[in-house]
Amino acid sequence: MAPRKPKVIVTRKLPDVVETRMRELFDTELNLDDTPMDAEALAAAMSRADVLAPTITDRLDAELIGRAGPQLKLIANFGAGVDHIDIAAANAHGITVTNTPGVLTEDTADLTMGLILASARRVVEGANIVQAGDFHGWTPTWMLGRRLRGKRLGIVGMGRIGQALAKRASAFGLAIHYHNRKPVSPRIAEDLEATYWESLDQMLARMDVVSVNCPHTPATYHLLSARRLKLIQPHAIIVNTARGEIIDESALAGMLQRGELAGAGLDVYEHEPSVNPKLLKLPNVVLLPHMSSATIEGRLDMGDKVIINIRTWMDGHKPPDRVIPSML
Ligand code: 8YV
Repeated sequence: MAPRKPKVIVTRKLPDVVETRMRELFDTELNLDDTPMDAEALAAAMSRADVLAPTITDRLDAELIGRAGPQLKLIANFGAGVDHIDIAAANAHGITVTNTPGVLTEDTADLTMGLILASARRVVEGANIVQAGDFHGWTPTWMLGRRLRGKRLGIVGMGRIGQALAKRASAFGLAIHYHNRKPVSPRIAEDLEATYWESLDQMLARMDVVSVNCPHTPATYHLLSARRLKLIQPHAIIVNTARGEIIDESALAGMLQRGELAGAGLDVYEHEPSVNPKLLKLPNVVLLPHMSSATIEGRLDMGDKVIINIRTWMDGHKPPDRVIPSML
């Protein structure tokens, strides 16, 4: 007799090929109309599933995890960031958590570079002028942005995405500086010609562009606090494609409004999907709807990772992308 297939509940609509493959391999329940699940729907899913495949839009806190049925053994997250899941609570309940690292790196770094360019060179502002029919001819002093070549980029968090951004930014002539819990290996630092700053405060005070690329953890919540934001020079721009919670969004909005910072490119927000209303009115910001990893190829790769993690677990092995609390 064939072994029983695990019951896998997927919380959001995934690409068709991923869903088809999951249906072939597992006893899969899909969310075809893509309605986000509320806490009760998630609790119901966790009382029946052997494996839950959630996304960033599902808040799996300790209370909810405490209500999971004893059969739930794996949370196979569709996404790299896991700040919406209480990993320690899951592990305490004997639930393994996996994510999809690596496959979003290049796409996220591309869009981060895009936001740096768009903010420094006023790309969205210019495009809006043309689309509104307000382009009445070239003038020598109009729509001036800031040159990137020769400026200093400070990367906060030099993991995979930070390093991929550093490669791109070097090609644009930016000097690479970074703050991280510890320095990268000498070989990587040499390749990237990157300068390590142990003190985030000191780095921030000297940069022309600041990019946030670290995960959101209790230690990085409001890492860019009102106090730290004030250290950044007024001509600088700040870009965030990591998590909104890492920056004090209200303090940032106030500073941008008062001209104490030149601009910002944001893909993520502190209270997503809400965006601070002050930001919405500013001309010197580029605001994107959490789309830095949104490519067709990336989503398929993420689906593959979710499937590999579930299959490995199903075969009785440790899934490759286990999230270990001490690594966060
Ligand atoms: C994903 C992300 O789109 O993977 C992450 O951590 O922030 C996003 O880019 C999202 O998580 C999908 O669940």
